[in-house]
Amino acid sequence: MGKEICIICKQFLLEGEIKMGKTTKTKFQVSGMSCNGCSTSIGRALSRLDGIEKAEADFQKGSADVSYDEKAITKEKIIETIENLGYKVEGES
Ligand SMILES: [Cu+2]
Repeated sequence: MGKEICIICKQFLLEGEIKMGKTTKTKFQVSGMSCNGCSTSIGRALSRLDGIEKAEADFQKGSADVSYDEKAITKEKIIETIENLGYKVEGES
């Protein structure tokens, strides 16, 4: 009796937690994009990284919407990747 779960279930739950993580959504303000090619390259570069679920940049809005797993990738890594392409991350919301 009680809330105790068996060792097998426990392992299963833990594994699921680790693998699925939690999705974080951040909108980055990106300056320097001047055409659709710019937003496409940001989206592609980010999508290639581990831990990124979805990445879409919009040059007209000057933003990049990124869904990622905080356990697999840091926000710093995302910013670094965008800036390595030659754009500047001005902030986030
Ligand atoms: Cu461009």
